[in-house]
Amino acid sequence: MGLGSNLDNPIEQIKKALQALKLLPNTHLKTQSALYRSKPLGSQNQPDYINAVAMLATKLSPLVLLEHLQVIENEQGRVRGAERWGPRTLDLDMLLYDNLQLQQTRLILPHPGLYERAFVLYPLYDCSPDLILPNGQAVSVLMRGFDGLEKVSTEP
Ligand code: A4P
Ligand code: MG
Repeated sequence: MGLGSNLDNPIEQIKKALQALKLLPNTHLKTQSALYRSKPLGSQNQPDYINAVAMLATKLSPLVLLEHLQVIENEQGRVRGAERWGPRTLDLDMLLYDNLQLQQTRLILPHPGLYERAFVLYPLYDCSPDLILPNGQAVSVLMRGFDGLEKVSTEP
């Protein structure tokens, strides 16, 4: 699961979303990454993003899980604006679901940005350093193609 926020105290938004993921039915939060700060992809006229990745074990189907993620986004004040890649209080993206590959309107797996976003690959590596992606590439190799990311201190 990829978590992202750049509005209304992003660090707190991500922490709160991690707590919400822990409470999902038939789901267990296995690992969570550090939090990372990065420049926005898309319009630069918006605040920096905080991103993290969490790995879940779940009995929920992909589409049911997606519905739950959208409820959490809405509960944390997500407003869907017209602007693509515009600012948001919380974005929950399903990055992977086992090795499933799906091309549906509502759900594309793996997430199309997975292979080309440092703010996804670095935290994913935290969670699973040996992970091989469905296209056969290792996360550890793929991430070397990107500059490092700033880790955020989450101590109070
Ligand atoms: N959808 C399809 N596949 C998935 C999936 N694997 N996970 C559909 C989640 N949703 C998926 O999503 C639009 C629709 O995509 C959903 O209704 C769902 O059915 P959305 O969250 O409403 O829209 P969005 O997030 O604005 O669109 P998009 O294109 O998914 O944006 P991204 O890829 O999430 O990018 N810069 C930094 N530094 N860090 C960021 O986290 N995030 C974005 C948003 C832009 N720039 C960023 C960051
Ligand atoms: Mg999204």
